[in-house]
Amino acid sequence: SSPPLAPYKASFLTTSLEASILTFGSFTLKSGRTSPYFFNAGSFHRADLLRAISTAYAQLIIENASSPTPIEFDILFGPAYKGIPLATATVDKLAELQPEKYAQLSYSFDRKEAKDHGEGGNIVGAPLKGKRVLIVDDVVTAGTAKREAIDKIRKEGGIVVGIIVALDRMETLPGAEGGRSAIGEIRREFDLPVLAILTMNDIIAALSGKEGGEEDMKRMVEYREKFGATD
Ligand code: OMP
Repeated sequence: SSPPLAPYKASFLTTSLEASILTFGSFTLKSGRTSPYFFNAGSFHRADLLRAISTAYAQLIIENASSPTPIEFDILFGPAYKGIPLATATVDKLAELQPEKYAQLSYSFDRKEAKDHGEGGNIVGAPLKGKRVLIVDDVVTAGTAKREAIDKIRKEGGIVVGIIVALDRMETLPGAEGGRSAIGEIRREFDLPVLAILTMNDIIAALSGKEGGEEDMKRMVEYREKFGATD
């Protein structure tokens, strides 16, 4: 069995369930897979929920800062659109929790379409050139969205130093050999740390202790047997 979740992770999971951000049923994913659960980060639009998710990202960053391999960064980057409020709120939360370290932290994000007038450019917020950039995003399934963000940041001269997400679904890359995970592929290919507040395994573990959660858990375990990564 897995070790108990850190209190900030458990609290984030409880909030996600209570607010129906994490839901169970039948959902078609971007990859085409039919999933028994879905995590909708777009639903953190209420002030208390936005604070819950920015607090959890900030705690993940603070926890990592005292690890043997801390990620050093200058800018939090939130890929458009869903990443934008996440990165912005997390910068604010970090400055509130650790002002001595993060009072002058910056955020930035990309435009979906390049602007050809005014200040122009593809980036809004802090310029990326020569800066260490930590990507903040919602969910990793196949990792396609993260690859696009890495490319964009590098084109602007930024140095991508890591990725943090709310949920690692721990799925195999569609078409990948040997059950390798999407996150594992990004780690290897780009040599980048990828951190998640929660994983699919955390959700399954939480359901096993929840009254009435047996059916959802059974379907998630079946899904994990089919699409779960081995690394
Ligand atoms: P990848 O680019 O394949 O990693 O897909 C991640 C994206 O899928 C997220 O940014 C979401 O738009 C969406 N998604 C969720 O938001 N929640 C989920 O639980 C699953 C997905 C998904 O479609 O895989």
